Amino acid sequence: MKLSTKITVGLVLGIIFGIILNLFFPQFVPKLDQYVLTPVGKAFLNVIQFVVVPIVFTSLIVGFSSIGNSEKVGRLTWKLIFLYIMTNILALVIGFVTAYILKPGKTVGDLGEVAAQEAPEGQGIIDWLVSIIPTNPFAAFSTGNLLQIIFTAILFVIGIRMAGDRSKPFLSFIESFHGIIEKITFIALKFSPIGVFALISSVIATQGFDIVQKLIMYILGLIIAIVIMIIAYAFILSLIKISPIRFWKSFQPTFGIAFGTASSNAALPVAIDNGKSAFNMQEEIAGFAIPLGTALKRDGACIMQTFNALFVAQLFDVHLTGTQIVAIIISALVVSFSTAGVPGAGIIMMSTVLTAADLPLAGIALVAGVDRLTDGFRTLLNVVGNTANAVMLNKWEEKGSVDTNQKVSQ
Ligand code: DAS
Repeated sequence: MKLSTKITVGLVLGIIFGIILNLFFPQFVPKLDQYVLTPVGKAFLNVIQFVVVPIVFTSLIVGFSSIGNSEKVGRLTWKLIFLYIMTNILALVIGFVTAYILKPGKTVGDLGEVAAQEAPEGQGIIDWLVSIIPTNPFAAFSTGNLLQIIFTAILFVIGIRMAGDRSKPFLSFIESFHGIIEKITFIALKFSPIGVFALISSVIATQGFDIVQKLIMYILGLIIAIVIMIIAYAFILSLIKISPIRFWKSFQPTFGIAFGTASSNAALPVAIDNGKSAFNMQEEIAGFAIPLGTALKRDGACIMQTFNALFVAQLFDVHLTGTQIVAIIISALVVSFSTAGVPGAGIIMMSTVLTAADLPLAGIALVAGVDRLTDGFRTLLNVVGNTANAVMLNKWEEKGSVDTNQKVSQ
């Protein structure tokens, strides 16, 4: 059985098991979750995160070093940023319009005691840009700060190029290290069906369904906006003659892990492998665009932040001014670039958007209660957007010379 099928089976069985536990055996949930489901899920998350830092660093160095000239590196970067901005704007609009039409904030009913949320300190855009430059590369590696690791890898590539032949021993070490990490990734992925089973069944078994009923329109509305964006990507890919079906089949293991773990970082190693081996992307593009997208590209965060801001405004009967609408859009865009690829990152960043738009932070406490349910969908979209833009860049670079479909169908 293919890995993608095993992961899908793990997800489906996990959802069914979680619902059965929640509905019929709630008395067993706390102990089962504490001693089995959460430890197994955490162990899988740890082992898959283990390869993220080395695979990002070595993929970028191997990828960039195989690119003949820095003109191409610059070209790839600008093309990718252009694609990111275009698709981010689409995601922001979809999130905003869906919340405006469905008005989920008007369907909550009695708020009950919505605890005021202590807003975690938001980070300004200037601080965020400066923070991309690490003070110590080993600190970047130890904290798993993807943007700082990417910055470090780019500095190393420049150094390798300037050192010429003297860098050959280091480069061959990195290439063999990269090969070893790929093998470890393959071993880690063997545990993904059981890992996603444990994680998704834990989420569903422990989810309080009273708050789900209260927020059902919020949950469904956010999922609808996410699905609309995924369909928009299918449409965009077909416009440039890339089969959406083949795209989805090629990255299915990536999407299953993203949905099950709610962590785009955890999906990164398999995304690079799916890009190279299943979709036949150019090695340097897969090794460059996918790590960069994992650090920066979050359509799910764009949709979530605009949708949530409108939900809170509706919840508290705030009539949004033009300035507040602009503040929501811009802060949601900036937040999407700095949301971490781990479970629950989006809810932490929500305070930045609500503060920027002068909206009550109390709304965070409400959506936090169902955040883990929607996080799997947001993360799925984050990874769909990341890989779809990488595939678009690959096609753009190939300038249609080789029809990607033909290569995939061989
Ligand atoms: N879970 C985050 C990710 O991995 C997204 C989020 O929390 O919104 O991309």
